[in-house]
Amino acid sequence: KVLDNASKLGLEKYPRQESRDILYGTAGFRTRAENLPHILYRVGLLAVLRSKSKRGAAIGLMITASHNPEPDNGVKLIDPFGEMLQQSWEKFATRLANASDTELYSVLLAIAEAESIDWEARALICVGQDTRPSSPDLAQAAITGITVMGGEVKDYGVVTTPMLHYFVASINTDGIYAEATEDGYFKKMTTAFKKLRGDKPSNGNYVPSILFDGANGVGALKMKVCLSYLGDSLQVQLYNDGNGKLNHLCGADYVKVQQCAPHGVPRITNARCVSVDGDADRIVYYYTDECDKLHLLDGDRIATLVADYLMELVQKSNLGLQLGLVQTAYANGSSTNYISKTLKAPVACVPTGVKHLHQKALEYDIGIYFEANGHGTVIFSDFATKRICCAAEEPSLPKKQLCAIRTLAAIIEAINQTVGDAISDLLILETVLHARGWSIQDWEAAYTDLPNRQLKVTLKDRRVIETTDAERKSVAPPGLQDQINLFVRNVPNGRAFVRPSGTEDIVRVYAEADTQANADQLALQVASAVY
Ligand code: NG1
Ligand code: ZN
Repeated sequence: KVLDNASKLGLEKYPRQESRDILYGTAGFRTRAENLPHILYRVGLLAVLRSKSKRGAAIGLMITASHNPEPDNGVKLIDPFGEMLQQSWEKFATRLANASDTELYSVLLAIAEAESIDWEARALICVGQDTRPSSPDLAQAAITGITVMGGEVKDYGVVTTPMLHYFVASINTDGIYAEATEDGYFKKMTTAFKKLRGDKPSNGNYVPSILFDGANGVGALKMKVCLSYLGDSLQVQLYNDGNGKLNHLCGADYVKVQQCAPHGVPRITNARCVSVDGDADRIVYYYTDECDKLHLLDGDRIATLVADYLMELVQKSNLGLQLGLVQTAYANGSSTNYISKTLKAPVACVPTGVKHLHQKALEYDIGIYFEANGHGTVIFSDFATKRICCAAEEPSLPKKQLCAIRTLAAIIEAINQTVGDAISDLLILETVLHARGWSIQDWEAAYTDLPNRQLKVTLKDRRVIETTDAERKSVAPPGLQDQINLFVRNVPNGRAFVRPSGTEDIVRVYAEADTQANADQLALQVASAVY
């Protein structure tokens, strides 16, 4: 009966508009906003089934297209512990989204049967949206879908993606997360941050002041809220705070991919600046030098800075914890080298997409994962969390050891372990720089990045490109990898790969080499081999 109502209402209010099929990819469904209303309605239906299949655990439904242009939008589901939707359900999502209006009923029924859905179970869906003009109507479509299926809605309105992940995890678990409200979230993070900072905001070359590029999105809004909790502990000048166009010539993706400073932020020589993306799950640091040259400190830099600091704490705390890092093929070769040769820490490479990084990071007591684009976090296993939190209550331990353990305990409170979180990451990074007494230039001095270039290539069907070895080698079309090998061999420190994007209808090319000119040329050569 419920399914019947749901399919009738769908036909009536949210009939399928697009004839082209859409895929639930690494970031859920993402396309032009005008093609999405029926998708949102259907994802609302699916969310209820997912929640019921998890015996009523809260499920998240986030409406965003992250760093993509303002006319785009998207939706993804969040599983009970704040993680990305389980892979087997991605297939259900794709099937449901692409069903014709008349097939809707039978596809819903098939999913419900395959998962032995208990219709008596309750369903709770937490809904969040970014600041795109199309988001409110899409949220309404999702809420209509949830409601017609008998699900309960908790509408969080405009939130960052990582906030919604946090709220979902917090509702479903007891323990490390704060109350599932904006106040709970900010209070917990900033209290830990202030504890870590102590009463002296300055230290050595570190000055407690940053310029913040909010990409004209929700990150700017929420940073403003965060500031009211931070008090004097950190000065943040907000730019691109919502008056301009979302992600246009600004934000973390623009700075990383275009390798230039965002518009709308004053050029203050050597000042520490950050850029977040449109839904505030990514962050990169940068500064411009005396010659107006941009120095980018991306996700790889963030991972190495945090790893260096945490490794020292792990050693001093003497709890026998294992720390490891996870990267993707986009990690700069210099960073991988630095991790294995200088830090001597284990480092794994996995395919693009946070779910892969997160899963791998779960294998360590303390797993640090960052994509080069600035999306990442630190996760502590249950074992590590228990050891740290118990030991932090042992006043008889030597002072230095106890201090390291308590610092780790505060980091657990300050970090959003569910997913990359620009604001939480910012607080952790500012903590590390403060503890080290470092300027952004001191941070940069750890190693020198290899010059690199990213390009997009449009193909009729991007799926003709198939890869292996964590996307670092192509296996189809035949001959492509041999050609890439030839080009790579011709440049010192050359490395290049190509892979189909999981979020856009394009193929991405990446190249790095000893000089920018060589990296640019290598990228062009590889791009031409793809056509
Ligand atoms: P695709 O489009 O699959 O390259 C992009 C990012 C990913 C990840 C997802 C989700 C790059 C090269 N790729 O994926 O790292 O963040 O978007 O937003 O930055
Ligand atoms: Zn994002």
